[in-house]
Amino acid sequence: MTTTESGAPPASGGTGPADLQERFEATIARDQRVEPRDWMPDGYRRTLIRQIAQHAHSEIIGMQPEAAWITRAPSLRRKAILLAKVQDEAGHGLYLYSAAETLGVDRAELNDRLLEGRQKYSSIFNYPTLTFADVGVIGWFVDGAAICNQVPLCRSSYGPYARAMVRVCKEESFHQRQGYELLRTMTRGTKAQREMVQDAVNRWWWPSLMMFGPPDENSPNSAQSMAWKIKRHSNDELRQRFVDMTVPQAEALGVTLPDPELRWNEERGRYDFGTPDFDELVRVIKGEGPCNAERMERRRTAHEEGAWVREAAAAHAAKQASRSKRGMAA
Ligand code: FAQ
Repeated sequence: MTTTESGAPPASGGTGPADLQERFEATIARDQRVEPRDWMPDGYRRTLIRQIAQHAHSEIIGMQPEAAWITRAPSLRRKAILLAKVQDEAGHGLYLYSAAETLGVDRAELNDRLLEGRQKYSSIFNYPTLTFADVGVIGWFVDGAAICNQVPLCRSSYGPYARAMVRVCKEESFHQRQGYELLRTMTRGTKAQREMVQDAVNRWWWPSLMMFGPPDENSPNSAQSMAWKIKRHSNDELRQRFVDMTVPQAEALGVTLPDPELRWNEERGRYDFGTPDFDELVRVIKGEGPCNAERMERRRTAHEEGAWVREAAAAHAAKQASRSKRGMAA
């Protein structure tokens, strides 16, 4: 019996448009993976390119806020940790661009779309990192939110994306712990350090909740993405999971989350919490956040300054290819 790339038996042997659609739907219904060479609807491909590219851009732009502290980290140990963490984010960007390329789009084209403002990156990276406590809070909140969002993506229906997420999540989980450990050290330090942590928590809490996207009733992509099993849970469900996970951690650290409506709901078995300012989210996505212009400018400069590296790498690859061709001919 023939199988599809994902190992699923074809729903029928035909190759007409209806057969292909039927086979695709059967793969999704059986919770099996769609692989690059499988037929897929254009909308499914477009949605994946949009989400994976936005995700990749976020990892790369997301290097900037913390990288600003590498030269000012308070000890060699903290500097080494931060360097490694920021490098990990670059690696995540690379896995994700590679996953996007399996859908037939070129990485250089995706980069152009970002630089021309045709593709987005996560709103969270448009906020400034004012003190070293922000490095800890980014690890705790931002990587924590990334984990809540991305662990379910390990079961996403598109194979290369789901597999990339497995390693990304392991590393994000380590990042979250390093952030929490940094904050534990600071909260056990001086009064000034404790105040610095609380200030960073106050500034990053609401933007972190906004990372999960608009509320469900205002999320145009969710229904189709969930039907295709690209997304496994709604934006609000993941936001709730993040709150439920983070509140006990805040209590253990001895910091207050800046939400007067936050309280345990016995009936629901979950925390109730206030509504993030979604108008702010829209403004930040549109480019009007505190650091949007600075982040894009830095990205553009880094891309221009990296041109010689790309040229050198391409020349090296061409030389290697022609050598191995000559070797094969000999
Ligand atoms: N920021 O209909 P929905 C990280 C856009 S990685 C900007 O709900 P969807 C690692 C959305 O694209 C963080 N734009 O959309 C790290 C759509 O616009 P479009 C990134 C946002 O796709 C840690 C429109 O609004 N993670 O943190 C945002 O179903 C530390 C309508 O929204 C991912 O990308 C936002 N917050 O759900 C690195 C995870 N929210 O494209 C360094 C994968 C929404 O139609 C340091 N992505 N939009 O023009 C996802 O799970 C989804 O794409 C969502 C949005 C949940 C982000």
